[in-house]
Amino acid sequence: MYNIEAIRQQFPVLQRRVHGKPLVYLDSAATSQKPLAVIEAMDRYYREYNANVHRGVHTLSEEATAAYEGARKRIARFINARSPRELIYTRNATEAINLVAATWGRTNLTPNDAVLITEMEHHSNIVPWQLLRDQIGFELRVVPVTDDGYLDMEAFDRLLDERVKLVAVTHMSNVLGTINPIAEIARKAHAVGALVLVDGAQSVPHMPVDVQALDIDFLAFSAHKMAGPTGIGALWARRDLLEAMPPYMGGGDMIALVTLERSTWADLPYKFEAGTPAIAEAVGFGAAVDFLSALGMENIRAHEIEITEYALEALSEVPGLRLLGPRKAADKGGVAAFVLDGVHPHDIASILDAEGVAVRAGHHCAQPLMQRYNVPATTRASFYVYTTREEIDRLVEALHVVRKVFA
Ligand code: 7TS
Repeated sequence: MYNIEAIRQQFPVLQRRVHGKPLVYLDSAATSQKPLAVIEAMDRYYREYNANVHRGVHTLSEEATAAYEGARKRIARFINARSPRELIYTRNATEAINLVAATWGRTNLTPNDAVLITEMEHHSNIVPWQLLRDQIGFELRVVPVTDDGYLDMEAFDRLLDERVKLVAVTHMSNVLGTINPIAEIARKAHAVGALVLVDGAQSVPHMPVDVQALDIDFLAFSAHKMAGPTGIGALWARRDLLEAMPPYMGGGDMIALVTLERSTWADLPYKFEAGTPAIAEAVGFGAAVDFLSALGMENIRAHEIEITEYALEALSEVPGLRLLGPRKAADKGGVAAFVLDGVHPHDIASILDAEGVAVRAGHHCAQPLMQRYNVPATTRASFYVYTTREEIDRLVEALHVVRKVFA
């Protein structure tokens, strides 16, 4: 049984009021709220066993190392990695993608190659490839999206040939919500010898993601969108790829032996983790994964489909409102981006805030997508484990206030 009230009790911030009204937090795609289990796990680390990891033989350092590595094991299991060695801690999904571009990309791509991205990528899966393209001179190809917000798979088939060495694609769009057919994309990419990098920043928090079942090569995600803290994320990659990739940053913890002439690298995953890591954040990340696992990712997905269906239905009845992206809740994550005739998204968001409703307005770090749909910006409501139908009703009521103000 999915007990939404019991779940909401776990999130202290959901009890607060904004402008005198109970908070309706509909901005989880930007960052999710954090449950007590995560807040308390991080607090306990600082109160009881704060120490640096992998260094001291003293008790606190051993406890900190055990917690840091224990979290890695649970996060690796959460995405069904073959081994925790394949799980590299990064600052966030953005850093995970940049790591792949700077290490795998820089050593493997040549001017004769192509990298295939899509029109629905977040800037973090566009700009690193443009930067690398400008250094190496490979071709950057883009799969277009259809008018109703799906990847154009016929165009994908046309654009995918033997020159493509990497397909870098989001699993779930942060604006349209579209869930892309990753297993099919991976099968086709591998058939021409290309690798597949999946931006899982939006999918890993909201649905079961199994790197072996999808048969992908790289997966990037962030803890802060999945009930965990900011400042930590992960790159998962196939072990043989990680073994062959050069290090990203140099420094302490990532070496085996250093002389003043040269150095050799530590085993995985430490080769990619230079310097003192985000230890409290790793502890919080592990607690977040435990929290989500206890709820069950299938249950979370089912809850979000139900809420999204309810929201799409309710929003489509608001006069002058136009939704972007798929209209079938089962095809998308818990996201509803829309424009309202004659009202700028920032004005909408300001009035909603005065009503206690938190949404995001802007380009959502997906400017090419705004250009594609010929809108300067959109307003986006996004949902998570704690979102209720009553909150969707509050959103719709607040939108009627907006319409009155601008009538
Ligand atoms: N990829 C996708 C699909 C995203 O939605 C985001 C963040 C990122 C990558 C980058 O994640 P980060 O943790 O490295 O910043 N998306 C959003 C958003 O939609 N609103 O704020 C951040």
